[in-house]
Amino acid sequence: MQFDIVTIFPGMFASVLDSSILKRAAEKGKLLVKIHNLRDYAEGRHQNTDDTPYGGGAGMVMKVEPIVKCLKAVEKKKKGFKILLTPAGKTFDQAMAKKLAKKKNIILVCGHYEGFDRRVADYVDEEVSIGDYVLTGGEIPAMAIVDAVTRLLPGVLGNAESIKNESFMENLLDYPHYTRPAVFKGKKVPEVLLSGNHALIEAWRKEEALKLTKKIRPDLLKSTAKKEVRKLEGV
Ligand code: 6GU
Repeated sequence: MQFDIVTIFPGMFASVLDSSILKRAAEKGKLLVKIHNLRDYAEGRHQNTDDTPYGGGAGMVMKVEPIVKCLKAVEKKKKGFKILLTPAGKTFDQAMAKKLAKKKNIILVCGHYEGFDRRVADYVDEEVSIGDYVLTGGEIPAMAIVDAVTRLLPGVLGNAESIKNESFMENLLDYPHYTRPAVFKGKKVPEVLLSGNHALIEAWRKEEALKLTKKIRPDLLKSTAKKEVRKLEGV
């Protein structure tokens, strides 16, 4: 999988890419990330990538020409699925991560300031947000997407780690985990986990995952229920 990232802050990515599983994925040849400095594609003495908004108002707007020029240069080497990162985009989730993991090349354009010149949207395939809050730029969202997609690529995680995704845990929060000590300041690990009875343990985990989901994310159960109904209705 190759990611090309278009940004005005190319220095933000190194520590994330040079650590842990992303580093290992790159070493194994499963992940290649190329960073492109948008400023290199900007014209004029100041190489501005933003300008004041037509119609007035606060803040700056990212210009269309540098982004289009940069995308053209990137795609001259390798075409890719182009994503514009903006809080006004479609919300990224695990289902989107799975779809993106099937692509070979993804180009991420990081936004800044008050947003993009709307005409930029005509040059990308999708506009994506990572959630309903506003960040200072699209760099952290780009890293979140690289991370979420890379861990889904075959051979990136160990078998034991990846199996969990395929099990009954879809659309549920994870079940509670425990490790040594068996008792910490009087707090005991649930007895069933020490029983060695794997069927009982699996049933307990499923029930606890359901309880936690009901308590913390009831919306997940509702969307799962809706999906099940749609399946039954054949829609
Ligand atoms: Cl993609 N960009 C910015 N600036 N803020 C966000 C976001 C993206 N997704 C959530 N908040």
